Amino acid sequence: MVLSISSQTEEKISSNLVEKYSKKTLPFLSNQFKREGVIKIPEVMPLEIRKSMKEEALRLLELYAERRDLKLATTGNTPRKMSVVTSETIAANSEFINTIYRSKALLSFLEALAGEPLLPCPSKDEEFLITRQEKSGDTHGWHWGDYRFALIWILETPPTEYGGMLQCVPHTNWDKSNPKIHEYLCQNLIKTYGFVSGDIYFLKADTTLHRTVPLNHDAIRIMINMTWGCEDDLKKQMITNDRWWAEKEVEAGVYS
Ligand SMILES: O=C(O)CCC(=O)C(=O)O
Ligand SMILES: [Fe+2]
Repeated sequence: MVLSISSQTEEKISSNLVEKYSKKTLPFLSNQFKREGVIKIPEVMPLEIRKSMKEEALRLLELYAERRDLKLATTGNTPRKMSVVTSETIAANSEFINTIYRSKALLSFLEALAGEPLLPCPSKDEEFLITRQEKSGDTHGWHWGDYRFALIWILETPPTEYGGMLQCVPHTNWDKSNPKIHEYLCQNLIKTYGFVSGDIYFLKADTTLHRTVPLNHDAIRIMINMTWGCEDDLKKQMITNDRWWAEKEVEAGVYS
């Protein structure tokens, strides 16, 4: 029998997971995810797929990158400074990324870590995001996610000395009309996670306040975000337009 590309990929993902993560370690990882709101799981994908993902992101960036430079009112005017490829552009132009996003083996592994089902992202414009930070000062400022789960692939990152690390404050909630980010920062410990190229992390994005540390040099940091929702997310209504990643100018954006 000739296997299709996606069933070959599925087989690679599934056998890699069996090889890399024993049943015994899963409860410890799941516990860490619950405690910290984030967990590094680079081995969730075989190296070959991580390399292909980087090539795919570079291809899409070359064709479709759009620059964003703004502050966002719904997160207390924190900055967004980077180039992006939007969700719908990725979905329409990458069979490879769609295949990985729909992998049953990947989803059931993430569900075991999360302790609840992962549902396809409720908004087509938040399913995927590719970002490229490139200039000194580039950052994805403090924020929460609209939907619960994000798998973030660090496809390329400069050395930690240049910035680009992730900072997190778990067990916090987003009130878009009064985000109180400085208050949360004063009242909680911030944990910082450095990366190497090829890392992958799983984030509980709706209750983990997070940002990337601004680059202090011109340097390249590229990631792809895959987002899923949970049962509760199906009831969410997005009222204000703060979808800065999807459109060049949005109502909640401050552009100067
Ligand atoms: O670039 C990162 O590591 C964080 C990305 C992020 O927070 C997001 O895409 O919402
Ligand atoms: Fe985020």
